[in-house]
Amino acid sequence: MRWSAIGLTIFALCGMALAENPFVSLIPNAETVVANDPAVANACQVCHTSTSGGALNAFGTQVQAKMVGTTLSWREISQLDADQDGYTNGAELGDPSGTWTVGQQNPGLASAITHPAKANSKPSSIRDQVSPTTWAVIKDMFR
Ligand code: HEC
Ligand SMILES: [Ca+2]
Repeated sequence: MRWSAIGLTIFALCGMALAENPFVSLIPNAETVVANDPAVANACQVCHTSTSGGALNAFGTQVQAKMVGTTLSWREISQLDADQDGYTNGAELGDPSGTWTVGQQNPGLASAITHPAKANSKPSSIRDQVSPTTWAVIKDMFR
């Protein structure tokens, strides 16, 4: 009984945390950017210049332009290059082809995820953008 009450409380708190970040779930790997970039304190900074919202960065501005109500065409956003570093937003966030949809697991290789609004944050090579499972699929094709 006690444990189920604790479980329910944790469940409710997790639900609240997710519910207050509606924008964060519109793109893949927002939390991965936070994990990979020491200068990024929370997921809001993937689109905003501050940790609490407000002004949008270059990526956030592209997101804003592609919002229709509360939904976003990730496929369209993925093909743009907000920071003009030569890597599309999709390539930086682990989904170059833009096939990810809201609610799916994060695509790509976590360690290769970079910030779509920072020109000095970009994948170091095309190899880094391909996940180990994709390499296995490619190898299989030549067996
Ligand atoms: C995927 C990009 C993205 C992320 C991540 C994001 N936002 Fe936003 N946010 C936007 C956009 C785009 C707008 C402007 C929406 C509009 O113009 O209707 C916005 C608007 C806002 C606003 C103004 C609200 C309003 O109705 O004018 C606040 C406050 C805000 N965001 C806070 C946050 C906070 C806090 C976080 C982190 C928990 C966050 N945002 C994460 C893209 C994002
Ligand atoms: Ca880029």
